[in-house]
Amino acid sequence: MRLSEYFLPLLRENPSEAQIVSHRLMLRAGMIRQSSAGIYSWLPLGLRVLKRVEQIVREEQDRSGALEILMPTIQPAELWRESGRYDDYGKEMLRIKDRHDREMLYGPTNEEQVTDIVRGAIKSYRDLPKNLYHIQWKFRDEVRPRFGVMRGREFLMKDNYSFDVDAAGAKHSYNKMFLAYLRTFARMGLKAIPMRADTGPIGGDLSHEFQILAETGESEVFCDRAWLNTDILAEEVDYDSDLEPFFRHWTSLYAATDEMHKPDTCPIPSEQLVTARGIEVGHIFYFGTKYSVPLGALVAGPDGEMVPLEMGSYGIGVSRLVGTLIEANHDDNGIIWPDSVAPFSLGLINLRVADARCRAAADALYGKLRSAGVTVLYDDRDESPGAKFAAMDLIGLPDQLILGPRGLAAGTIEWKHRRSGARQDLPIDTAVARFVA
Ligand code: 5CA
Repeated sequence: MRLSEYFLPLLRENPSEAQIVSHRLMLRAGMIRQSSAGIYSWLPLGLRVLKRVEQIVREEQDRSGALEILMPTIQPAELWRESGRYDDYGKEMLRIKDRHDREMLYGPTNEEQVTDIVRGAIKSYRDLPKNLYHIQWKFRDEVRPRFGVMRGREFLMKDNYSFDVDAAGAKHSYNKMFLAYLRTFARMGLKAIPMRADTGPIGGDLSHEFQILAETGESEVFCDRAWLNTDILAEEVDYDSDLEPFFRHWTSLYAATDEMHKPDTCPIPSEQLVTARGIEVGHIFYFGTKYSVPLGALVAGPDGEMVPLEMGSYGIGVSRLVGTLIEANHDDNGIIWPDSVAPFSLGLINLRVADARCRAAADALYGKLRSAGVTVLYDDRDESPGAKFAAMDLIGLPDQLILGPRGLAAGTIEWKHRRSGARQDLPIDTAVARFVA
């Protein structure tokens, strides 16, 4: 992409409304623009990151055997009356009426909607287990939307729902998602600690939140000091094997959210306990028959008797992850994207657009990189070198190639690694090979 043709409205000054670094940098780097409180438009650069995050989430869901669907954002109130949540959900739910005066709502989550789909379609235990997911916008009329996409009113969530014939099957489905979540966050270079959590308005009695430790986190969390030195790897595990040992291993170290942590009964000594702030990027729930009973979602079990479906639901804050990734990856000059989610893998800067030889060489390099499949953002604008360096550092692409008249005369181009700041002159002809490899 040529920057001269791109839409990247950078801000020079720090926007005064942004209180945390990710919000500031997303606005300054032209990733998002606010529409109204807690509601944002995603501009080209931000949308590329959102799509990459979404794709990692999707790949790990698919790997676990979950099936992608797409449910609507607008749901009928009747369904929520069946579960009893229409009244329980309170002011967070955006309620609307259509032209026939029928009550509708903008979905804050989809337990009722998905149970309605499954109750009409699955009649026998032979068609189970099933795990359905979608990646869809949600609306929650939060009392205090803040921190940009971190606590929005409209936000993108991956939510899925598992259906099993009995509790043992449902626990296996829960364990699968537990594993898929560890893999998902690890692929983004994030250390998400699974913590015992409260179930809130979703309900149920087994629940974990996946928390990224960060000073700007909204939740107070408690965990064993040993977590600080524990790497969570994207382990390869067979999803069809017994996942209980794996689950026990990753829940053996103490970790709990504010609502679940009780100082009097905490199993570890106080010197071993860390109190920190966390960003909740995912939350999984096992709630058994909480929705299947009131909605009448029954299947014939092995002995022919009708039994209510055993269910769990599992959420990942896809748009919140974009902010979280910036909280975890930035410096004074701007964002530093991990390779796995970077909007482009490489920034190419032509320092002297007015120089015909520089332009020809930079154009040629851009063409070669593109045809080799490298995603490149090419700064071909007529701007000062200082402005170009600052812009490239701000948007945080992992690598930069900087071409100027001096290097060109020597047949070299400067490579800069954004994260380490390392710089090196490379022969122009080997530069392409390096990024294709
Ligand atoms: N139905 C369940 C699981 S699918 C559910 O809704 N869980 S949740 O309420 O915990 O939300 C799932 C994830 O969405 C959270 O872990 C968080 O990462 C994200 N999320 C929740 N509220 C917001 C919000 N206001 N802004 C941005 N992300 C949010």
